Amino acid sequence: MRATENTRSIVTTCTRDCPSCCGLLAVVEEGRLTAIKGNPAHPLNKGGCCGKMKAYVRRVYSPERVTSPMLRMGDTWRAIGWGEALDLWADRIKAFAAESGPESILHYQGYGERTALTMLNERFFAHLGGVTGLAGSLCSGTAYAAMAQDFGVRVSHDPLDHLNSRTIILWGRNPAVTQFNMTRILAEARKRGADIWLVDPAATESLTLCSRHIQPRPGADVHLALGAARAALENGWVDQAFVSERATGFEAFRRIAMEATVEERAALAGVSPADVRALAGAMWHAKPAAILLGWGMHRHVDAHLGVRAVDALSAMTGNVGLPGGGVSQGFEEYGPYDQSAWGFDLHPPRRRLLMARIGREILDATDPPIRMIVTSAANPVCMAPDSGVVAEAFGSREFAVHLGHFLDDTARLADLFLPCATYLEEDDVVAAYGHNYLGPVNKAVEPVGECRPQFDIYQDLAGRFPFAGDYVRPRDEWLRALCKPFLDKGFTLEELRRGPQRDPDAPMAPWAEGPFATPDGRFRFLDEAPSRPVADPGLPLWLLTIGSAEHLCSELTLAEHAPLPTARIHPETGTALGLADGSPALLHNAQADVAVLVTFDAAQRRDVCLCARGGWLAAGHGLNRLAPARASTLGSGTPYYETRVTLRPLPPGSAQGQPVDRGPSGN
Ligand SMILES: Nc1nc2c(c(=O)[nH]1)N[C@H]1C(S)=C(S)[C@@H](COP(=O)(O)OP(=O)(O)OC[C@H]3O[C@@H](n4cnc5c(=O)[nH]c(N)nc54)[C@H](O)[C@@H]3O)O[C@H]1N2
Ligand SMILES: Nc1nc2c(c(=O)[nH]1)N[C@H]1C(S)=C(S)[C@@H](COP(=O)(O)OP(=O)(O)OC[C@H]3O[C@@H](n4cnc5c(=O)[nH]c(N)nc54)[C@H](O)[C@@H]3O)O[C@H]1N2
Ligand SMILES: [Mo]
Repeated sequence: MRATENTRSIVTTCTRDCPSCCGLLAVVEEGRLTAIKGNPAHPLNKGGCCGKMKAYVRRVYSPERVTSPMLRMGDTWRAIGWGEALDLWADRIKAFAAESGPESILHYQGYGERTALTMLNERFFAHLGGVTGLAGSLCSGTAYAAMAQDFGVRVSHDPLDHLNSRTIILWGRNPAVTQFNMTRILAEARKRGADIWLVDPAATESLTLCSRHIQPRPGADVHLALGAARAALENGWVDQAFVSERATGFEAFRRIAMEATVEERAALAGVSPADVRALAGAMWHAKPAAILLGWGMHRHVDAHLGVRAVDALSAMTGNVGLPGGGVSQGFEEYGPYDQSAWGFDLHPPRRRLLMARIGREILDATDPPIRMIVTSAANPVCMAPDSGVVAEAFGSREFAVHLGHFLDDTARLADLFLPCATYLEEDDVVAAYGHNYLGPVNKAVEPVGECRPQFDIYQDLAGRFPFAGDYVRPRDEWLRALCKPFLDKGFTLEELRRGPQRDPDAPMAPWAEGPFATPDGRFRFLDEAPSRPVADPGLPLWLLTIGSAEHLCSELTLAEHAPLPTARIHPETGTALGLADGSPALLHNAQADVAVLVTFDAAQRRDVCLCARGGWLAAGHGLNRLAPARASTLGSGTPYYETRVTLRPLPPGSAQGQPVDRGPSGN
């Protein structure tokens, strides 16, 4: 379309739950968003962006978007004004806090928007005296805790440092789907001669970026890494200087690695001994070797052992501290800000409920019981494990408030729906969990309908409370206060508005010199031997519910759902279970039954069933009905990928689009 005086391009940044956190240009014509493109000035995504981003224009203007506050009236909703909505909410907060104490309120802030200003949501509740909060993580946690044991703190290599690598190993990570900017970097690294490997039980889209695939049994990374360590030990591929001068515990690690042969480890990991030896060879002969840990492998109960064994393999082969080497995972998305803004020092420590078991934790909470839940940028009824119990918990409170965009599974159980602006309709700044840039969030268009930024909603709500004097301040004043640690490095807020800025203190390659952040300043080798896999519960398949290229977590609309979720399995597995390619089937375990459409894929392991995460219960998907609610051993992560299932044939036509077991949320 021809650019006119009324066509503008606004520099902004994606705030969605994705490590790429791309710099964007929002194209606005006659006051309406018409396109979203990558910002060519962003050094990582360099003018490109993912397909989901281009489609986001549709999401902003979707007819399914909720565009006015709504109050539940029995089985229906009534549109109400903001004044009435906030008065009602404030009254209920005051009543519950007075009657049962502030801990009778659960504040459940999700991962959908993690900007600077969203920190103030927590501060609002801090002013009430501190409410019930969350502990652990649905997303990561395990790798963070494991890497803290080895390095003292998790610090990743700058993504552009991977251009120095000769080998790059994508370990439980699927950037072709989950991180647009990494695909650009990997393509460039490959052009410069790097060899890229995938270590993943699933055959994913990222294979197109790679020259080699090691396909271990889910949860068995520790055996693969220990097998490679053993092969390295047998060949003398050990960086003696690092091991003796910068590390502690190598002897104990060596003994653990020597407990089983390469062949035994390969069998435990479900791979060939040749794969194990090749991995060791690459780590030594094709240095620097960068390991890029994803979020996938740590959704297992003992994932910390896998992560620590990978750290140890990298360290013993002399890759830690090397430009182009190291083990990288996430970045601190709240790192650039003044974290005292959360207001945790305004109140005594308060109860926290474990996210991995959130349904049961809410139902079992007493003294006081949870009477109100406030969810924002989250869809736990769909995304937390054991949906049946989560739905029961969220649907049975006295008052549930939801700040969001669409009538998803969690919103459907709310009493009050507060429609929020998208990041294209508000001003803010955002840091990434996949790189070192802070990016501007500049309003491109006015919010649709009566939607409002969360910042404005909480500012107005706080005006109804005695602490308004601290809380109610102009947006830029808050942004300057929140970003002070970053601005003190030599930036102005105006500069931040103009484009992405890299944290000048973030290392390109961490641990190149100096002490580690551990108590003795030395890298710590894995000191815990893994147990042998326990007998499985009789169900033949691991259910891996991974990121879909089509959508981000549960950011779908009802109309966008396929009638049934697709379940990808090896043809021999399908035949043995009496299934045909393209046939409907029931995914079954002791917890639930979910109807799916079977697709045969000979590239998958025989013991894996691959599905996309995020489909709603309301659309009959809701695969988290099958996931057990338990926490990982270390780091309070959520081991979704320990879910075991089988598949049972269904007569054709019997399950088209029909939720099989909708549980208490089926309204
Ligand atoms: N398009 C799209 N992009 C996304 C998301 C999305 O849903 N859609 N989600 C966003 C979010 S919330 C996150 S946290 C990131 C996640 O980003 P990634 O970690 O890259 O992606 P995941 O799909 O979560 O999992 C990565 C891989 O881990 C593998 N895996 C599972 N178990 C194991 C194991 O035991 N060992 C090994 N080695 N691998 C294993 C899975 O098969 C999967 O391919 O992506 C973000 N980006
Ligand atoms: N089976 C299975 N389940 C999983 C996973 C898995 O691998 N398998 N992965 C887990 C992972 S990695 C994660 S991170 C969690 C995610 O769990 P959640 O964070 O609970 O779920 P999301 O689907 O990301 O929901 C984010 C919501 O935020 C909304 N949102 C986006 N921007 C804004 C905004 O600006 N303001 C407001 N108010 N709302 C906004 C979106 O529309 C969306 O509804 O799910 C976990 N669940
Ligand atoms: Mo995540």
